[in-house]
Amino acid sequence: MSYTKIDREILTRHPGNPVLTAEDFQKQLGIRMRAVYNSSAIKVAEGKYVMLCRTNQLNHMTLLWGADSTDGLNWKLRPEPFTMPDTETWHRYASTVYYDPRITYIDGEFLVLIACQNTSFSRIALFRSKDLETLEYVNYINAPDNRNMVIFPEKSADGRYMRLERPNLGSAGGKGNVWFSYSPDLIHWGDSYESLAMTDVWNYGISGLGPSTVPYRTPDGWLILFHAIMNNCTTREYSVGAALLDLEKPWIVRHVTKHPILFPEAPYEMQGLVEHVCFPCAKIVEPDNTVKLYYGGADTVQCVATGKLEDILFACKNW
Ligand code: BMA
Repeated sequence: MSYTKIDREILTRHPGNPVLTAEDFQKQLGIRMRAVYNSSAIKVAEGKYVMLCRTNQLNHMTLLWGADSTDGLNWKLRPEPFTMPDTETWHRYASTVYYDPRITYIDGEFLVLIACQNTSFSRIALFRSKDLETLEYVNYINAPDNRNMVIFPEKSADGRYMRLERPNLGSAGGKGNVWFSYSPDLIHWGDSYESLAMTDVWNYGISGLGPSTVPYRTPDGWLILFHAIMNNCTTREYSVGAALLDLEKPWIVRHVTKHPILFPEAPYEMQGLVEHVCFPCAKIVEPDNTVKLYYGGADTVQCVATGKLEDILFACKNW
């Protein structure tokens, strides 16, 4: 029987992991927090990185907290969290928590997507920002029940925005496959196509998956990293896979890793508020093709893993 011989690590955990924890809030700001994880980071200029952190207060209500860095590894927390909207619709759909931000830079502005949860379902809220110092609330841009959305950093050849998202389907046990859509204005979305499916990733994503990091253009296709879920008797394991999408028709999966490129192994991924979780929300590709992957460990701490772009592409094609 043929099998894939896995003979290399694709990503290496940063030796300083976790790079941000609840204790950092205590040390830097004198504030008691429960957790910081599933945060997104983006490089805004040479030597200037911004992270939008998902934080849990002691009651597990969330705050979105900014942090700044000169190397993408060591983070200084800002003094205050972001001020969130005070509108009726924001409160109606973000009444329990808002979480798992994703940041896209396109056409001179940052687009920030945030999953918002009420007691029944989740939707994605869109914010725009010129500088990631303040966020301007636009609106929710999908119908429930839906989360895990990323917007491409380029428009299509005919000038439309492009996104991937993961509707939650009751028929798929509350999860579902990834879908692709176009939009002329970020508000109206359609011309949709089914993309990466749970069945594409064998056992490690058989219980669900979702697009997790903003697509990155390579000559071989749009590189996406996704989270993949596998339920078993005692755990629900979240790991990280990679795929290459067609450059012309970005819903078509050209290659996908049939094995995860990162899975929970370190103590800070195995133990925490939710055990056995590596949940990515962003990647940064540096000029030398080093990839920094930002992921949450066990829904408790913020971690970084690094690797080479060519190794991730190798895994897409060969694993
Ligand atoms: C998912 C999301 C993530 C979380 C993961 C593991 O459904 O809620 O934010 O990290 O579950 O609990």
